Amino acid sequence: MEKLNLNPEAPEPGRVDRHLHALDYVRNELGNDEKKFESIIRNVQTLQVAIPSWALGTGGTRFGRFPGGGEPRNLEEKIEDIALLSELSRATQSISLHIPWDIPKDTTAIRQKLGHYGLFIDSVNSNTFQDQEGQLHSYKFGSLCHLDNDVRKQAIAHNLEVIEYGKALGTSSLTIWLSDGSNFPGQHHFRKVYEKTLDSLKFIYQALPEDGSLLLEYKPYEPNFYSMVIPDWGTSYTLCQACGKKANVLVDLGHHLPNTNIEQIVSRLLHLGRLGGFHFNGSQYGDDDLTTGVVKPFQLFLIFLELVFGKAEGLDNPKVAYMIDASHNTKDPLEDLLDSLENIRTAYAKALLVDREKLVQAQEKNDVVEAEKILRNAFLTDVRPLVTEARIRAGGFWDPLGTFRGQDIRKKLISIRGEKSLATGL
Ligand code: LRH
Ligand code: MN
Repeated sequence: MEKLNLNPEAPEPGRVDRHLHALDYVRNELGNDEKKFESIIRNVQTLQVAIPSWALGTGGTRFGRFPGGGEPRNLEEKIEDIALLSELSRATQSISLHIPWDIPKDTTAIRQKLGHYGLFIDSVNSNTFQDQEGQLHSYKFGSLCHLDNDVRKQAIAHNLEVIEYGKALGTSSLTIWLSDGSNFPGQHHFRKVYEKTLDSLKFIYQALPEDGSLLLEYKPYEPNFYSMVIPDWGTSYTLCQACGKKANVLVDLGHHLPNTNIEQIVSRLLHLGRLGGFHFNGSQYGDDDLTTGVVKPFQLFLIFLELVFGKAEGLDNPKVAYMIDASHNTKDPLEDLLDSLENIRTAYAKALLVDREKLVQAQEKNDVVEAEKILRNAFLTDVRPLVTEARIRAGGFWDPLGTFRGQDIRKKLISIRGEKSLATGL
């Protein structure tokens, strides 16, 4: 099966003039600093965000799931959908895989298909938060933290298997999120389950390839609602430190208690040299997995500001992995992912606008009004022309969402895959 072909599209009449006019406005906002103008466009072009293989179908909640039809029925069709997103947006070239939701039947064929579309696997995710058919030991009471040796051994073996799939598919990055935790006081001995988890992680860490990386994700609650073994960045950080320098903290934006200052956590992890990567998504309350930047665009801007300043201060090791982790209950999955890619690049472009010198001067004078104004001006600047220019220069479409709808992509996918096709994943 081949990816659907997109018909090239010329911009509608007057679109180019409007675009050039809008670019002039931004150039003017930058005091006609051509060097800065061009560097922002180049940086936005290089920002590539991985697409989660588990978010190409319609997600659901325990209350219901409303599939929209034409969902990818296997890994091959998921790769085709991501190739479509890449062709439209030029903002993604890679896929995060989840095992066993996306076990490749023929790794060579999958690598060829990825190569054919210029895509690659950026990380493989293990899954010890669900019991698989025929599994010997249940993860009901945990996996890597389990007090029963056999359960831990089974969970460790699964992660080693996932590392092998990664190697066969060309990635040496393993992402671990543990649902391990407790629902009631007294259920867990907090230190014991931490120690068991650390022991297990060390086994897995030893199995990583020489150039391997372990991304350790934290989450304050769900599916356990009294305690999680890895509830916050600090716990993930101490476990990573104890494992070794290949282990770094994965920040899922939805994995924070309300009103958490996530940009400060990002700044701290950059400072400590342990920021491994992101799972981008949007949330109003908890792990809502909504479109990135749709609810709190200013927070996303502040997070990218920490990344831009960190880089400017030489804090760019380890290389940060940018990935989306979302679930689409009411939006078309591909339209939602296009929105997230656009919002992520928009937040990055606004952060690149900020005059760091001016801000540092205001900070050193404790001129809090001036400091805040510098950020507000950048955030309120319409950078969409820069994001469009970055996409067009890379051969992307003028209006990815408009093209997706205008060329009836979803209808065509439904005609090929059917109304009832369901993708594996959340
Ligand atoms: C857990 C999580 C984790 C994935 C899963 C799909 O909430 O964010 O990253 O494994 O979602
Ligand atoms: Mn996540």
